[in-house]
Amino acid sequence: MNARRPLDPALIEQHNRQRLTALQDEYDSLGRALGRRGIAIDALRQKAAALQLALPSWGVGVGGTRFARFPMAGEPAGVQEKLEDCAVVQQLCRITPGVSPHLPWDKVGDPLSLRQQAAGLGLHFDAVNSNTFQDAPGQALSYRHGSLAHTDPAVRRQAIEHNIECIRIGQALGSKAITVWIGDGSNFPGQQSLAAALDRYLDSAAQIYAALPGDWRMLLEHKLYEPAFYSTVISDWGSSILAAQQLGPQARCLVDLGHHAPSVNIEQIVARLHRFGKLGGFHFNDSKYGDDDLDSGSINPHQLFLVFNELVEAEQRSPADFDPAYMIDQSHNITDPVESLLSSAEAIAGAYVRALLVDREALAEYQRGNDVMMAFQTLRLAYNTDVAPILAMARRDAGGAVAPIAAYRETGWRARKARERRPTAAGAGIV
Ligand code: PSV
Ligand code: MN
Repeated sequence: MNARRPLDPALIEQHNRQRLTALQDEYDSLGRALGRRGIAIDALRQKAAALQLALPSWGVGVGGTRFARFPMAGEPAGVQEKLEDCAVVQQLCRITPGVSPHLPWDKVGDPLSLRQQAAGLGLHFDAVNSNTFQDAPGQALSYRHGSLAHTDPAVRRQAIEHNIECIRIGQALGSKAITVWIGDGSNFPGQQSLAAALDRYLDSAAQIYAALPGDWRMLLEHKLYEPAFYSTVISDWGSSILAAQQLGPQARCLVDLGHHAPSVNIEQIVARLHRFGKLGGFHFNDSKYGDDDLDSGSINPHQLFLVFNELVEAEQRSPADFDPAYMIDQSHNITDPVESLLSSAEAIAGAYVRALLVDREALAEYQRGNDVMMAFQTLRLAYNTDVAPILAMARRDAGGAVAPIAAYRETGWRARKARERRPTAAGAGIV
């Protein structure tokens, strides 16, 4: 289907024309420098173009904290408008064709017509996210004291059915995975049996797993704390992998970069999960203190690079079982979400391409010989290389913008939408 792009392609072409001479010069210069290191720049350009990230439907709306949300004129209100903004991001950066819906935040209505709308915009649906960490309006039983791990079998059944319903809607949308993150846990020592809560979770999760179509994945997302502050049922990658192993081959672990204790070595977790065939995917974001949901690469770009360094190594080691799902999971509270997503996509792609630059043979040799400094310098050299011209060329080849945020501003998209879209409510809440 020919996609009906939301932005005028002539504007993007004009934007690119003004920048092409400088970009070509920078690209050629980088190409010569990489050539001296035995690296073919055009191969990197192709790999950069092939990267695919999913956008969170909720990420194009303006987020908030538990204190407040400050709405922005022209922000999208419902899922149809959210798809439009996702299509804007995709049109400019060309590596975000997937949209991950969150149910029931997204009022899907007729899934087939929503799927058609997405396809018409050049998008497809990625993993569906269930939500049993809040009560939906009109819901029979409350999740105040948990959902899949609740002590009451009736609440557990309701949560299981919601997840199964998400799978059904996801099938109609063309998704191939469900991501399950629960808020279940406790705020006080003694509040719940840590062992029994996990048993209840495992039993509920097995019932969801049993409803999975054969070609689907169930992605288990762990999180250390919040909304529960003393214990969380699926708190860490250990609980996650044990649950995924017990559930079966279609269950995998999803790593949200903000869901770990400060200073945890996330790249090592990535390597471990892959080693045991359980690396399911990522929620990319960045953080300084906790689950801050800040823009990818804005706080710790080096960690992002180290995560991709493990991913590139994992793919080379065993390409057959390497296909993690990449998604951005951020809350844009004070920026235009489209700009934050463009900036994040660039940071993620940049970390990936830098990781591709690592001379793996040299690194293995230094590691074998215990040459600590040269092993480190091998990573350093890759990390210190500015790969921006490669990303810009890859985007331009695909019809995207050389400088996506500048191009976005030139189109005047948000000001136009501020005139067309109805205002959203203030409220508060994490997303
Ligand atoms: C929880 O903090 C989380 O990371 C899960 O992925 C949720 O579905 C998402 O955030 C919603 O914002
Ligand atoms: Mn997440």
